[in-house]
Amino acid sequence: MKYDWIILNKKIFLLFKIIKEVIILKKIALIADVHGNYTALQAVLTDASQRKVDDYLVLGDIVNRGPAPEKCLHALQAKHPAAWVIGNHEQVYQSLLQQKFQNFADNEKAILAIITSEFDRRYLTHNEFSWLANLPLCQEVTIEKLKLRIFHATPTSCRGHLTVPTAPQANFDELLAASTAQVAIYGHTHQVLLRQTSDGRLIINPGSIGLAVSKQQSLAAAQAKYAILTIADRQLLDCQFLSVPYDVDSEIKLAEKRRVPFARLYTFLLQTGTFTYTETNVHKENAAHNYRQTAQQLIAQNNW
Ligand SMILES: [Mn+2]
Repeated sequence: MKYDWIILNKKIFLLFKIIKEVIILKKIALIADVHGNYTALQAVLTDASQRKVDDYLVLGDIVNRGPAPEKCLHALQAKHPAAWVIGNHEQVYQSLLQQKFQNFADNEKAILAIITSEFDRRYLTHNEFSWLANLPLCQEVTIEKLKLRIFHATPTSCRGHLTVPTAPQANFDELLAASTAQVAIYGHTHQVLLRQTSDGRLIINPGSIGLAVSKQQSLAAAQAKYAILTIADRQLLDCQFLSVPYDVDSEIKLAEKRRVPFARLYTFLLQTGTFTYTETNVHKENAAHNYRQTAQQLIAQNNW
């Protein structure tokens, strides 16, 4: 009799555990800064499904610089993410569609943006290009009663340096100042971050999937960074930061095959985890390939 009672208790406990895992716990993958690197994204999506992720939040910069923007877009659309916000690279598409690029001849980074966006446009349909260009800046989602605020750099702008890891505390407090969300989630810096606002709410950056960088090179080279949140009943039970290795050589081969512009900078970044798209490097590439003139022609044609 006593023995049966123990077995019954064990069964109830197991049943409770199963119900909790199946129904109440939600695992959410944070996807940021894929930058057209489908090899890295594929490795992450495989890892995430092996870890039984329930949903996805997409934090922007899914396209641009890597060779396969359309594959990245399609793979993520197929996951039907709970939220998807615009990054500064998608915002460049918006500026191109709205004919906002003028007097850019002295701006090396603007030339880079035009050239790489035109590369993307060859692989994306007009509708896809325009869909990416019109994503929202900020989204708030509630998952298992926990409210999350999602954006690329800040809730009001998807560019700039306000949220670099070494930024002052006031900048991070600002991210949730006008919100009742308990967690802020962003990308853009390509660097992993976990910190708090002054009133104890959490700020999370999962790092970059396609172009991971770090001042500690060994922490970023040939790795795709993402994170998984585990949420249950208003609580963030866990935030797991993950580094997934992927086949960098085959990604570089694809970049060469598709003749991705600035391939040299792309390759070196993937191999070393060092940020390569500096003003000086971009200037050299622009001059070597006569990209200023090409960019001017593309703006004049206005065929996005
Ligand atoms: Mn980015």
